Amino acid sequence: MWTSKKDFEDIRYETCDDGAIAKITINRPEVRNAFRPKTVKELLVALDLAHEDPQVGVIILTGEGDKAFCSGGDQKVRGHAGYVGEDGIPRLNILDVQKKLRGIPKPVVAMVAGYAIGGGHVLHIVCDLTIAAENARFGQTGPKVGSFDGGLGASYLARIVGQKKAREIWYLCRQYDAQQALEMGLVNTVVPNDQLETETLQWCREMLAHSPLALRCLKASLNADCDGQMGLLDLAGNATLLYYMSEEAKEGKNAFVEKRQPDFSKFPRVP
Ligand code: 1HA
Repeated sequence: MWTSKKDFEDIRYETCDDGAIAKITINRPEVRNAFRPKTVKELLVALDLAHEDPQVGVIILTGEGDKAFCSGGDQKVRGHAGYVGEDGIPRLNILDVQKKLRGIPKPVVAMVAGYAIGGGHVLHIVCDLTIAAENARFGQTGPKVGSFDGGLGASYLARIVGQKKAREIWYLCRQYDAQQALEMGLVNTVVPNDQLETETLQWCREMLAHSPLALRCLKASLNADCDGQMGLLDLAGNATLLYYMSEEAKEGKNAFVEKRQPDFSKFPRVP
């Protein structure tokens, strides 16, 4: 059912439904799908592919196997100032993936079996929706392993579960099962493990039946509430996109190209 669209080392990038659904799978099950700099670079390439491909309407982010969605940064390659890749340079480049997941103008669904922990937990937080298997377990570990994500991992988490719960999650570093996650609004639904992909695809197909521009504008609108001027940038970008498609905007461009004065008189000033 899935067709591989590009070969990677640490991830898989596949599509189904005639290319309408893209699935990005972190493929490092031996370390509970922890990410290293190479994984992150590949995730950015795959997200760009899904972004640029006009066939793709919805993106699934998941982890290989049923033990983990993602266990965060690979602690075995953590160096002095971040996670160290083949070039020897320490990086915290997963933050670029967080930005991309949030900014990409298509819904992203986290499909979570097993652990979504630490930086892996933040990845599901920034996805638009989360479908959890019954064995999913959620939590932050930062204060235990000498890290913290004070960006979206803190502030956006608090928007989802509230300030008290977000502080509990970060200060105590407990793990929460799928049912507890559902109760605190951290996930959208919980399904038996063997139905995880079927249910996720069902949610994707329901979204694919709807207006892509409406979904795109809604994502930008919901982001803008939290994202300040960068959120307004995306929201306003969509307004410009829609305006470019109008006869009124085309009159301005055509007049310039034809070296004449624009005539906007035929366009109504609607109340
Ligand atoms: O906070 C940030 C950032 C903040 C700002 C900017 C950028 C950031 C980037 C990253 C992060 C972080 O992600 S910090 C948090 C890092 N992650 C963790 O602290 C989770 C560590 N792992 C665990 O707590 C557990 O492994 C587990 C709950 C996910 C699974 O437990 P389980 O099922 O008992 O398996 P376990 O035996 O622990 O692990 C299986 C194998 O996977 C082990 O390897 P082995 O001993 O067989 O050689 C284990 O070492 C490895 N593994 C698991 N997680 C990681 C890992 N290896 C490296 N890094 C991991 N994160």
